[in-house]
Amino acid sequence: MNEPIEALLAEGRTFAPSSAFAARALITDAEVYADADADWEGFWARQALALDWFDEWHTVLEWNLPDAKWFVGGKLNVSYNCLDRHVNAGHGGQVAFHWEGEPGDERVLTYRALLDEVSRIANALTALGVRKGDRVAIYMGMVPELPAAMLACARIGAAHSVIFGGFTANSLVDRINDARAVAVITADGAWRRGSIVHLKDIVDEALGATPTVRSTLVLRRTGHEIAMTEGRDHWWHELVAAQSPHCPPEPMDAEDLLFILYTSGTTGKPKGIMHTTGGYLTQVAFTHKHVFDLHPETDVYWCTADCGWVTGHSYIVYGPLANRATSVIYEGTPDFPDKDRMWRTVEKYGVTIYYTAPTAIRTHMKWGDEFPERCDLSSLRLLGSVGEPINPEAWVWYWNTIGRATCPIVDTWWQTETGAIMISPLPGATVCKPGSATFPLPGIGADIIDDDGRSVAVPGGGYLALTRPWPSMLRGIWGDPERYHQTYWARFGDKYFAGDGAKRDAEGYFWLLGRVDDIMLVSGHNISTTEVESALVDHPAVAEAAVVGKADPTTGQAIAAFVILRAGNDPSDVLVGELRDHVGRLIGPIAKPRSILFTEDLPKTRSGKIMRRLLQNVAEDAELGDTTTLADASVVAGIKARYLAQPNDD
Ligand code: 6R9
Repeated sequence: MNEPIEALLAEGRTFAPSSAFAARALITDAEVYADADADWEGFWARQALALDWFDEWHTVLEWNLPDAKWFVGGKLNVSYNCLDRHVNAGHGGQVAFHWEGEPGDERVLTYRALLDEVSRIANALTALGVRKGDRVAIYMGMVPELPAAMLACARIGAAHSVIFGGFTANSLVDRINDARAVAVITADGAWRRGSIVHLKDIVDEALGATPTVRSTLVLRRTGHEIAMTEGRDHWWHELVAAQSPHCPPEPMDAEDLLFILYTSGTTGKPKGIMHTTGGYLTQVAFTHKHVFDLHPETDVYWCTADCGWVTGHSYIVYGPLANRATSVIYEGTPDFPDKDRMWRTVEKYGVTIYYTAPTAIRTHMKWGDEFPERCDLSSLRLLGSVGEPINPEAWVWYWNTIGRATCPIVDTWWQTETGAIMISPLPGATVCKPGSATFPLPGIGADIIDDDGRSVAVPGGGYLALTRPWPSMLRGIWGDPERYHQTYWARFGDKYFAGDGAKRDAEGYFWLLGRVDDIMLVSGHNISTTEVESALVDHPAVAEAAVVGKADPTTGQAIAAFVILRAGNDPSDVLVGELRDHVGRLIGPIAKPRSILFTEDLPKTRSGKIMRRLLQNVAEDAELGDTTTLADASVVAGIKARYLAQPNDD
């Protein structure tokens, strides 16, 4: 059934939605773009009406650049929109979450059960003295109590700050103190690749340096022995279980703070990105419904992110629940107990919509086709990608091996700061090209501009900018309005600078080229790391690649490549030559990497983004600098040792 890879990767090859997909799709008519453009504020106001408001807004948008207020005067509660209204409409018995623990334990939470649990947690927080406007830190593994804790905060009007369960005590201290959090919700531990992550011990270490925290709420998950501090620490199974399952939702102003989420970035102090209530929920609900073409009666949706990242906030918790989705949540790693865990889980729950990251897709490519081929993936009807540019080779592998050439792929570009998806196909209406996120969604204004902020003619490349406010935009950086202005609005005055490079092809498709800090300058040519990496991964032996520009006295920068091979291929000098020629053929001789190092692993942040800065330091034999945001700090030391042991190729 599947076409050969070469045909799928052929220049100019496009992928239109199949007639079977389009026949059921929520949006099939591209007119929606023009309709939205004609009156984009009116368009968003119509989307906001899909939510339940206690009081309707009087003004759709107040825009005093860079400060936006959406749905001014409106009152609503996010947890009410995600839970009560579905239960009240008779859907209390529908499954909200199929949860799968890493050791193999399972739980099913219906909307009714989730509402009861959220209400109890909300009452427990109130009993601990948490009040509307307070901040609560959440530091847990991927258990259903994590989304429930987020919703409980939203129910009483406290803002949450979810801190990824892989961060250290130091990172916790910084984030808790910056937000002045009054309570921490955590667990004894979390399961990860068969071992326990000792969450509570890490919290104990952090709380010595966090004067604002008065209490903790501790879930028993792993069941090992932990220390509990009298008066400060409270067991979930005692305090939450004792509460009433009724808790009236607090009516919140549309612009009240819903959460703070810290983005690590590659340098500098983490930024506390602020999101508010009405605009955020409007856009996450709209995008979740239409980008994933959600049919709540029949779909089983699975976003494999962690709730510690914005993808988990918007597309595990708020978007899906606002739309009454039935979702899968999985606690652990994709290779436990074996490398088919994700596909077994798709088969087990009949997952229809699967949303993951390119780094995960490339990891599955590297492991080989035997793992997905063991499993029945025929329930899948739509695939999604987020987090990085997806190179065409990975796109085509996803299409063929996971989607069996029948599932549209939505490549969704957005950021912690944008809150919700901004550039993406609409799967029933958009003709896709592998590697392109296609077009800005209806209502969104995006452009590609040059150094002077002028729109770049099509086809052409430059900086990605957002040209209009959007409902789920960040409302600033917690405690640092000046940094907010400087980081996003100072460079081009009236446009939001996303920090990404992008180009548009002759048909106006957007191609994301990675962070602009990742553009290399080789002999006066701008070459994006994404393009060279994509050319390397296009070679059948390559699973994943990272390239950096290394300072070079003659060419300005020289390209250093780090390559992970697919199972069954061995490093050799012949292969190095082949890969260099391959890149030369696809992009041009100027883009041939000067050096290629084969490696087993790449330094990545915990959300899976390659830290090119560290590889650049390796290539330039410089100090490595801050490695605290790395998922596995030993990786970079290993690469450095091997890089320095290479024969000198200059
Ligand atoms: C949602 C998320 C944001 C940065 C963003 C860009 C990169 C995300 C992408 C993509 C190309 C996509 N990015 N999605 N690049 N195509 N579909 O990842 O948020 O962690 O804040 O990262 O990720 O560089 O600027 P966040």
